[in-house]
Amino acid sequence: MTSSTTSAPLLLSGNPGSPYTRKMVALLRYRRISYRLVNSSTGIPGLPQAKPPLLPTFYLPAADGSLQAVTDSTPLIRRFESEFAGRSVIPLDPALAFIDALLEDFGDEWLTKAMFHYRWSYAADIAKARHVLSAQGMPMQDDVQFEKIATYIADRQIPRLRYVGSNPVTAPVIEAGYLRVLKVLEDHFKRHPFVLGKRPGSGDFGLYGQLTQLAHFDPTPMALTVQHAPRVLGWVGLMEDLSGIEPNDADWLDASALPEGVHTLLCEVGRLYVPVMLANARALTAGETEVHAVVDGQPWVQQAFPYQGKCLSWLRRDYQALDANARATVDRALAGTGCEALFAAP
Ligand SMILES: N[C@@H](CCC(=O)N[C@@H](CS)C(=O)NCC(=O)O)C(=O)O
Repeated sequence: MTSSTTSAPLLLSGNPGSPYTRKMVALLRYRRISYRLVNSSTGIPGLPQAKPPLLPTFYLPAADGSLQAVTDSTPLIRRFESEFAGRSVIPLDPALAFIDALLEDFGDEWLTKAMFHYRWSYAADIAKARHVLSAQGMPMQDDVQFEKIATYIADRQIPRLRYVGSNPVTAPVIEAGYLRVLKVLEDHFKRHPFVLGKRPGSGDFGLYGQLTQLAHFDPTPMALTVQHAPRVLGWVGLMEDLSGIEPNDADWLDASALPEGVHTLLCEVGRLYVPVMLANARALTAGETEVHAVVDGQPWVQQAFPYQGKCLSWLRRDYQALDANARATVDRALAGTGCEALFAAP
């Protein structure tokens, strides 16, 4: 551990309605990293603003002792791996670690489409979210103020559906995909407590973050989860606080003998996430603002998303960094899933 991080709890701001906040709080609990979470709406006066301002924002000590606003859960998880010892969420085997990172990005970048889509497309979900997020953003409001904030939140979020690619063309693909992912996980959890074995990896936290909302908050996807995937619902509850488990090195699955559930999940990654990530990267390279793809045999259209271009470049960099053995193991695990297209030579 570094001396700067042992002295005080990690400071972060976030909100329970933010899936990435939930991802990171659960990670900190599992890793037994002490933290101090402040409500993002209240904030702490005098702290720097992240650019862009995202939830969660961590305020981490720089070399000169000042606090820096840092966002983005994926690199933060890696940073905390080097700053805090033990209870790692990154598998020891680089091949398994790579698959874990891919699954984390699928949670962060695909499942979030389902989360945003259900929350801000259906009347019952909008009605719940606008009020509960208003209450969580600012406690102790009178009725007038409460409605005002609820309206502000919905008016701000609903137009943002276009950023994640939820629209009448893509809605059936997103919804069918959510159901299939639920069913794959439900079946996998019959035999394994976590996605990659008996201990959670960063991929579990990525999936969990989105599922805190899909399975445990928004009424439409929650009803689907109750009906089709009660084990997934139970798993989300357990993931929230894994401070009590004592993981060991033998708890990870063997990357060269992955069970059917991981293969089937990777097939969903290949079917849903891969075509969108590839089409997005192509659109960005061509300077186009709209992404067109075919996903699961159906048309897909959304705004180009530069951040997801960055996510793909990180995964490609990690793939290139694998040694020949690890890469061969990864290639065997991805063969036939559709994910291999992400790393094929252009
Ligand atoms: N890639 C970021 C995504 C964070 C993110 O998009 N957070 C959402 C809330 S869950 C956000 O702050 N959106 C902008 C806003 O609400 O103003 C991460 O992994 O932390």
